[in-house]
Amino acid sequence: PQVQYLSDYQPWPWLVRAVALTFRLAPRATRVAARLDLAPNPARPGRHDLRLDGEGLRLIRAAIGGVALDVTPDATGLTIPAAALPQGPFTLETEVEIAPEGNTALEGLYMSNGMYCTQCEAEGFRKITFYPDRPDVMAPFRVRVESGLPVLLSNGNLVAQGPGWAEWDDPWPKPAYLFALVAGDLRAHRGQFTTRSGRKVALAVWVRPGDEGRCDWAMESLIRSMRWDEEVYGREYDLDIFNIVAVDDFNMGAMENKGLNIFNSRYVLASPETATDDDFARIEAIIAHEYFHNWTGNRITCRDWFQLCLKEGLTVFRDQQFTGDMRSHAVKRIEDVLLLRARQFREDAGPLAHPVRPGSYVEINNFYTATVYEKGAELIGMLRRLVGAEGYANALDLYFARHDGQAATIEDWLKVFEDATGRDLSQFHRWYTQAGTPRVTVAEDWDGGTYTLTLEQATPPTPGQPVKHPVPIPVAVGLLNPNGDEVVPTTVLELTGARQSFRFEGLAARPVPSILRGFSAPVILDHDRTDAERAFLLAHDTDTFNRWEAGRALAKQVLARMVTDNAAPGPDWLAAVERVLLDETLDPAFRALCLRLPGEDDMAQTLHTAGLTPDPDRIHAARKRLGDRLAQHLAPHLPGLYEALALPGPYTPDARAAGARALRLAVLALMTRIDGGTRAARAYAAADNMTDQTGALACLIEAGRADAELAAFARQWGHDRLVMDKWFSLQSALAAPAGAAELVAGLTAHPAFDWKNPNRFRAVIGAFSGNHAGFHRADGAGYRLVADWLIRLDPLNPQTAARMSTAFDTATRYDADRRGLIGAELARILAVPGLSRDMTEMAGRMLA
Ligand code: DPP
Ligand code: ZN
Repeated sequence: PQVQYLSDYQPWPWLVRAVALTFRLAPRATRVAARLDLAPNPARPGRHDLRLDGEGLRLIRAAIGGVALDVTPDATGLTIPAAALPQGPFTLETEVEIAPEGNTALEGLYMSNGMYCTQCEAEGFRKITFYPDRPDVMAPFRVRVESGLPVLLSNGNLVAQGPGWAEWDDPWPKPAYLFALVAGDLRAHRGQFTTRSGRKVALAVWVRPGDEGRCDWAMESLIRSMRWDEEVYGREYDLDIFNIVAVDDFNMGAMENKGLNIFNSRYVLASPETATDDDFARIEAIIAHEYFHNWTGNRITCRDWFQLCLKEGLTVFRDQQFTGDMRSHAVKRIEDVLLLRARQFREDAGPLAHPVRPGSYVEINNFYTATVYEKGAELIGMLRRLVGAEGYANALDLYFARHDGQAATIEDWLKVFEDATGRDLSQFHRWYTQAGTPRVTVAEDWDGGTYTLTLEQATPPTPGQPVKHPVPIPVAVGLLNPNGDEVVPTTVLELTGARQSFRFEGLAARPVPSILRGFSAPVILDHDRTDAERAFLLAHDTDTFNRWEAGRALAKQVLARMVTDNAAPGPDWLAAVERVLLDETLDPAFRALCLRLPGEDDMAQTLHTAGLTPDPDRIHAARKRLGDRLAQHLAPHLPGLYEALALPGPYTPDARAAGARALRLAVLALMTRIDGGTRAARAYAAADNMTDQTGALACLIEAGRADAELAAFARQWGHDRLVMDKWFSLQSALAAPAGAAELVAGLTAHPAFDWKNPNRFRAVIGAFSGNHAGFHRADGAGYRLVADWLIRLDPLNPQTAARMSTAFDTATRYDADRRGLIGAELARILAVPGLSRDMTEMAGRMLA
């Protein structure tokens, strides 16, 4: 397969002055007529062939300046030789035919439940018409849609309509990946927003008939996002209309098309009865994320797909700030770090490691990764820490002023920070080009008055990058005295070399350091500490993140000893968790997080990082013993807490209520370890919202006595596709390891297992690959099951299949038998005739 390199970048030889598209929609034979006004690009002087991207298009006609061309497309596009082109500006017209009904890849124009919709990022537009399908070609689009369906939408403003047609005009030049079109029998949930300079924006959330009642939360979230971006970043919306459409069949979470965001319906639709607290929180965050892209992504876009983190890292960072402001910064930071470690550290530690800005790719869809998104966001957070909040605000103002309307690069981005703050960021640039998670080792020295912290950094080799250089690491540190009072408040140490010492003078007693407060850099901290020290920090640290982190590290330390030596959990951890649980001055959401045991995959990763070979069965058994021991220790408090945490009144999705429910469900899970599910069965029967219903159901599944409730759940919710996804995924994820593969095979035979729907596929196969001990069963049945399904899905939907193949990216952690079994499945996948480019690249990288 052909490799694309960042270093090969050249501008396209033409500018696209205007695009006019006409769609005559029909399921099997949609006609797309395109008129492109082209002019020579002064950045690429000389004579060039005109090369347009195009895949799977039946060319009906092509003409330049009204004169028909005799050209034949090849498999990836259309070339018009330089000799056939006029000098100076000209107009190219094409007409093609496509078949949206047969488009199972859900890329380009496709159909979902009788509605037409599009997904063009990254390279889907070339499946719609012949076009320079690259983000640095920006143009204003005018779109006419003809169809008998009642609702016809595209980007920008509605400029004219009649029976069976509508015309849309988007005045803002945009790359083709932001194009969108929707046609269907849809219902609108409407709202309104007035920007701070007085523009009235008509808002609508478009859904299938019957779903209108589940749009309030999405609309409220959108309005909050619009206001927040004005208040915090000074960014206003720039069209008279903003539409969101919910689609059931969607490869990703959502898409930020200009003025017409298209969403996976699971990130739009919510009601207390059908959506959990986590769903509500995710909807709010994703609505915000896509809205924020209007400035960071759309007004300023990426020069090429290597720069994907330019828009994604920044926009994730912005949505994280937003969620922190709406909810709790401390809780949000803990959740983000859990996700970063589970996905990004894992990616960095395996065969798929790549820089935040990759230097090459085969299929760009394979690079919508935790590294580009989540590590990309961490880099923005570090920049902000290094230059301060004011420097950051100035840099962002300069970024918007300087690059509005442009397709920019990471170099442009860093230059803005240098110009706005006067800092030299040449070393920081390495964070974008060097893969792998740095490890920072801590050594302490105390000589009666002076305390010295010595920090060392090293980044292990990653594929294609054997040698690593030091990166600048902001390490936020505070010092506590032995009574637990803070004697040195948070200071940011800048570790730029391989090894540096930092001295603190004039201390009366040897302090206890709190290091990497707020998780100030995406690194692994190696610091030998006793259980007692960690318990001390969990009790006394003034930094909420590090309080949690101390408890987490302590739990991992205890669990690691249980796995390796069968040790019993010591008293420090039990007593420390008990104190947190009973401390009513602490946010219940925070207490719930402190009660959560480290996950099995997380433990496997931790043991591997420590140089050990994780045994999934031992981890599973030890984690169960640890949970049981905790439940016994806390038993006297649990029933009282469970009652006290009950919320009066009807369900509300706010963070405070969600936190109380989370803690109450954590208590219920502990009680289930003691009573075998008696209380959980009662809680299930009494639940009046989906959070409590699935929370109790999860307890019962783990207790192995959920048959009646699973059957009742399916009867109650069989008609509801999003709720049934939960029914599938809970069973897949929580099935007892010994029989999980068989149970999941049974789920795939269920009549409601519509495997062509990405949400349903992820709910069963994706959730199973997160069932650590079940997936990694020693006989390889788990691996085989997942590989079989990936092979089946690949020809229909390569993008989703390739994404899910990352289940296999941890082979190097495990014993030789498991490594061999995983290697054999990857080889089997790679040997499939006609395997997609997406999957070929992924399996190849994992086998290398
Ligand atoms: N650009 C989308 C997002 O991250 C994904 N295609 O929001
Ligand atoms: Zn995004």
